[in-house]
Amino acid sequence: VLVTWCEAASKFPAGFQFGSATSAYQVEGAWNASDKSPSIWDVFVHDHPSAIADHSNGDVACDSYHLWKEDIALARSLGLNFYRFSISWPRLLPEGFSNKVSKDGTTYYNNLINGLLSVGIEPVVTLYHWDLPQNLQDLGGWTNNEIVNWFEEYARVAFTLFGDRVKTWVTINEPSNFCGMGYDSGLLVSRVDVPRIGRYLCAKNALLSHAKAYRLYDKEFRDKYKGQVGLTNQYVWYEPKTPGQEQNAQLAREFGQLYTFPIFSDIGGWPPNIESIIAKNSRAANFSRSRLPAFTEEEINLVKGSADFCGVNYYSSRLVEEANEHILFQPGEENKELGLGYSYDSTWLPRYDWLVSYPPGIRRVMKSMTDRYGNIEIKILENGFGTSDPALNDTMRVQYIRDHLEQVLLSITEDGVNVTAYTVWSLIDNFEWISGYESRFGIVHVDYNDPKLKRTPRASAYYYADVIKKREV
Ligand code: GBH
Repeated sequence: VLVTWCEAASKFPAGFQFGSATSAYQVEGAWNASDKSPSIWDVFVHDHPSAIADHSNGDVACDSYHLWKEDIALARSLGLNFYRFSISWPRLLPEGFSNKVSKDGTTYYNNLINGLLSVGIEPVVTLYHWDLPQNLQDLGGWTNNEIVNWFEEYARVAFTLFGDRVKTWVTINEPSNFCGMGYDSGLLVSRVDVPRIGRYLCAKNALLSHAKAYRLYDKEFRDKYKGQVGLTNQYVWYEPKTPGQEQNAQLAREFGQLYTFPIFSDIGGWPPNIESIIAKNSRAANFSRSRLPAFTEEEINLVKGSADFCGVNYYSSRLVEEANEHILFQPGEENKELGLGYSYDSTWLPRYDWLVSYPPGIRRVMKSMTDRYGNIEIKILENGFGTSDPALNDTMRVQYIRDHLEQVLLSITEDGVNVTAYTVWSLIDNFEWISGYESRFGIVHVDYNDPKLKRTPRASAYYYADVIKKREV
């Protein structure tokens, strides 16, 4: 009996899904094919090549726009249950608005979706993975609250065209990152640099846009298509640096719930203590109102409950202590708003740049949200390891994935967390934003010197395929 129980506990439950992911700008290339219009990333990398580590861009990337059959073949050879990719908004809607739907854009995504389904792989589709049509950015992008309507219309087109076959929709990828780095620090596109204002306008509009798309699906598509709609965010787990810093770690985690609490809490709206801290900081700086725009009662109710699952992108953890000038500075408003400093433990390995491996963090993130919001369905939509080492024998990546899968299994067996999916970022090496092609996340290697951009599975791909087959770590 004991043996059976141990075996059962080391296996992922039936129904648990394994996948891998990419995003449009990072892999597609074909930046100006057919009637596609430029996204903010196209414009950014062309205007500021030196902002990218290797001065590269996504003009060609992995050329998945043409090589999608190869990507599907790879996904199939690994036995993936699902493949998460994103739609390029300006490829589908060249004018940004729903007035004009691209025929070639539609064909491309139909090919990809149908190709995946024909080999038994479920498409998991993200609507927004950071490549906004430039013309919408010219109108203020995510800081203009009209984007709520623009996004709803875009979602309507996507649901209408692909909803019969796509059953899992991710509205928005990591608003914490593109709002923070895009509209606040000027580090990522849109290069908007309005510290401590832009990110919060974006935050509210991103939540409202997500919620509008969710309600639209509910109203017009759910009955016939019976799919799921959610949002995914990056969660960093914060541990106190010393026992005395528990409260500060708690505060950092709470800031990380900015996009989660409004959707999953009973009361809705911004996390109350974060809302009051930002209000207080705003008053202290002589603003007449909080830099964090308030929700109306109607908006609170629109957002509250607007997700069928909670998407979790988890990579790394940090140690937290009260800020002082000697503390390692992590980009992010958290520091300035909360007065906290971040570091990591030297034993957290493997480590590459910002990505420090702390596997228990993924379990704690999920447990803390389950404790707080109840038995919500969690899908891990990104987890993976990047390094500049292109080697095929990627032992560090194997270790990273194994260590994290182990914790995911413990979340299920020990914590009773309702986690139903795990996704490796990424299926193939790709354009890693400001790190260009220097930082490789693929379980499959891409040879950028080969005009055919040859894809070769790494040791981690074989390892992951084996996990999927045996359904155990
Ligand atoms: C995710 O972002 C993204 O969804 C995905 O597109 C990306 O390829 C993947 O993870 C790997 O990064 O200024 O030091 O923070 C995760 C968060 C945001 C972390 C951008 C790295 C830039 C470097 N990433 N950030 S830093």
